Amino acid sequence: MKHYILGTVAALALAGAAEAQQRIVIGTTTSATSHYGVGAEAFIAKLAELSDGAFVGEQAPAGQLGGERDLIEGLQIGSVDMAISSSGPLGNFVPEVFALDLPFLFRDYDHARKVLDGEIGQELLAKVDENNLVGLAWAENGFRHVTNSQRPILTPEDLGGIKLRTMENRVHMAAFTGMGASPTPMAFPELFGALQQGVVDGQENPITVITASKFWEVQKYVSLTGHVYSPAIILASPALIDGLTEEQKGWFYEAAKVGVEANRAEVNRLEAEGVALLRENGMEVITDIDKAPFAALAEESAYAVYTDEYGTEMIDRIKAVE
Ligand code: EAX
Repeated sequence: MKHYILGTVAALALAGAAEAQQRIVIGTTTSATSHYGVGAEAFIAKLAELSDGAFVGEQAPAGQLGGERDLIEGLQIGSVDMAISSSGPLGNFVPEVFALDLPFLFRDYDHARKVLDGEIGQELLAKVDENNLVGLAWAENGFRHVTNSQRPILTPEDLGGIKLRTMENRVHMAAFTGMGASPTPMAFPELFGALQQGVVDGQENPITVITASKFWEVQKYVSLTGHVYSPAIILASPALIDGLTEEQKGWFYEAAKVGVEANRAEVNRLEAEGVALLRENGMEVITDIDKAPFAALAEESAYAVYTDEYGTEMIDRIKAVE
């Protein structure tokens, strides 16, 4: 009898706690231990701390909820709570962010982080928020490099005839058409299989993603072209955020900042250690690349995709950030 009562009391207490708790699922396309996974875990821990356990987060990594376009659509309709996504498909929803996808625009990581943490980053987050999404913070994917199964890429001519998977992003596709490759847009969760089966010869991604996805199993060559900086963004569903009190909203923004710090620290680590890891796993890494001819072709073909609509003002402002 005593046991029964105690059991009931415990069960009621648990039920009460469960009721007060809100579960938040964060979708990503990369592995749970990737640079996004590390960011997501830091976010989850900080949110739990700030809310005294009222919000319990968990990851849905590795494309469990679909590709990044699916995640964004899910956020808009409220079937996905949160996501950490590259900017890849975001321009299809918020065309102003194509400004960040222009090839050879950011000089280095410091430049990109300064732009995203400053006025321009805030302005673009506000544009995101105008499109039935909530942009909590800019995070990071990294500078992208070309990998392929055919040959070392040293010049744009070497890209000739390479069937290259790109993100579903018009700016990137135009850049690769200009540089001489045959761009094939594809969602990330299909990519490993497509490389394995030879549906495409190559792809381009930062060292973070190449290592997290073990692309060495299906790609021989990586050329450190650094042709474009790939921002990421911590997104939430308006359905989630609109249901929160102001105090709770503040916790989400604060936790997102902590997530970004952890995510960038992991990008830094992989930038420092990743090339050795790629080599250890049998990839031929081409480090010494003259970027000028790639930049000339990419800029000529890709910038118009953005400037035809929005002009050059934002580009000039980004370049001017020191
Ligand atoms: O955001 O699609 C891509 O190549 C992205 O870089 C990847 O999903 C991580």
